[in-house]
Amino acid sequence: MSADSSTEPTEPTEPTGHPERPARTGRPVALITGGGTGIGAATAYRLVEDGFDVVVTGRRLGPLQEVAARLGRRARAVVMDVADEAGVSQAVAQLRRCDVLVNNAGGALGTTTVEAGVSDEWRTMFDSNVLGTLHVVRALLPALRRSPRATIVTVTSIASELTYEGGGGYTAAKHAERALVETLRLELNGERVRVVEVSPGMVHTEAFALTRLHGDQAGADAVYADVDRPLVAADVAECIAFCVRLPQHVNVDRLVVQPVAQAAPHRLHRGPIDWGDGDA
Ligand code: 8X3
Repeated sequence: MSADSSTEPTEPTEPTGHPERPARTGRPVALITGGGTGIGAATAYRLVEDGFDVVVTGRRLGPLQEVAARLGRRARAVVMDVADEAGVSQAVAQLRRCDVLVNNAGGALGTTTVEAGVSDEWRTMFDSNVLGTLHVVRALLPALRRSPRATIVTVTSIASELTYEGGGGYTAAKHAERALVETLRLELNGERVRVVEVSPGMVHTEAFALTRLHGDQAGADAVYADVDRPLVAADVAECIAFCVRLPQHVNVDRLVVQPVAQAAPHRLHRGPIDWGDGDA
């Protein structure tokens, strides 16, 4: 799954922070879209531990500020809707340096069949997951090319490869996002820029299922009901950090990660698992 901000209400907000700060510290800089919540926020925390300064972007200032406040001088919050091409260009123009880009913004909306598909939901998912990734990659490639650690990590989903009933719009968008990533890797062959896809299965975050189900909390709770240890955002952040910290000549093309309880989107064990460690 990917971040959960793209389908939430937008608030009128302004960028915060100090554009010059990352360049002044000399630390590498990672920009993380959908960085205010879920996987994006966890990735920000994790990459700071690994020595990065982070720029967290998203549509809502409040969550971004919370992440930035927790990270202090290591972080900067920038309001940016990845679906807004001009807004992305404007926000990125403030950056003097970017070593790692984590395309995490996106998400799912709706669970209808293809026959009952809601065009606006499909459009929103394509705007955030596919065009959003395009906008940010295009805007940041010049800065990334200047970095010896240039890395683009895109958080897709197991839905970038598999399909399931009721997931048509999301799986189509994630398949397209994956195609973008694979095309980009081919096109950048011969340059040092790494192009990585991280494809999580079930990740229990506050907003993913809730957004997909239009705020139906009981329905969202049911998604994870009786699943013994679904992934959490920090698990995916660890996978991202692993791909990033490998030597620059090592490109993890695609990392697929699911909880032990899940073997496929439709093959999910509900019930206890004997972990053998006494705290299952
Ligand atoms: C989230 C995983 O299985 O809901 O991207 O598509 S799934």
